[in-house]
Amino acid sequence: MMEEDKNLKTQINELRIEEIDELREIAKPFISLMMEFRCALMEIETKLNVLNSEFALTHNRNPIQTIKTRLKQPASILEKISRKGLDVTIEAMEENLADIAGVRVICSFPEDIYAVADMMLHQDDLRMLEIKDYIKNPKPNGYRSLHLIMEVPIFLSSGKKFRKVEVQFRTIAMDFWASLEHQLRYKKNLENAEEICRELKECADVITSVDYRMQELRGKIEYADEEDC
Ligand code: 0O2
Repeated sequence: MMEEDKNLKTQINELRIEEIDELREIAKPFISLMMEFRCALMEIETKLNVLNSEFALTHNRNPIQTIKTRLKQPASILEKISRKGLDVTIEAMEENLADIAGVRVICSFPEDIYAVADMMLHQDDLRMLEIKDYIKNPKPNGYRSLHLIMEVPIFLSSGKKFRKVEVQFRTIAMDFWASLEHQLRYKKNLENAEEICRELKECADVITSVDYRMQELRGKIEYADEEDC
């Protein structure tokens, strides 16, 4: 049994009694659905590793610093399904949740994000469903990331199936910011919430300016290297 299968079982064991009741009817197909999403994550991770290796060979550096994959927890799936006012069915999950399988790609520089995303956009076995560019159009709170929502083919003994994956691209600095800001969502009755939000927005703007300055500096350093050759 794979480690992640054990995790899914543990997660299911940890569900509250009402959540178990909701999932009882669909337990087997649900576990099978999760297995398929996990396969889709493996496919995307491999594709990203291939692109990173090739880019490293041609450009002498890795555009991708880290790739993180995660399956949404059963409790979060149930929460999102009920928030959207949908019935707890496999079909509702397949059709309405784009982020059961999520990949986070952390790049050093903003232009690396677009370079890697563009290479993925050109892979003809992937079906691109939606692009949300929160780098060009940041959220009002300062959140910046590029999200690609795509369908990925997986090859099972019964044949080919497509599964949705949400790929989030960020710089190291944007990821640092988003991790802290994410914690804010789960804090209730925070005394100085307004002040914290304002400061977070300021930090997001500072981080963006640093990201682009660092990118410019890297360009100058690379140019100097070429001159030396
Ligand atoms: P978690 O816990 O990270 O999984 P949709 O998912 O399409 O129904 P939405 O909100 O329109 O709903 O999608 P959107 O804005 O593209 O957000 C999807 C994911 O992006 C979120 O998943 C977060 O991971 C991330 N994200 C979006 N906005 C923010 C933000 O303001 N701050 C941070 N830190 N992350 C953000 P989940 O399910 O909301 O959360």
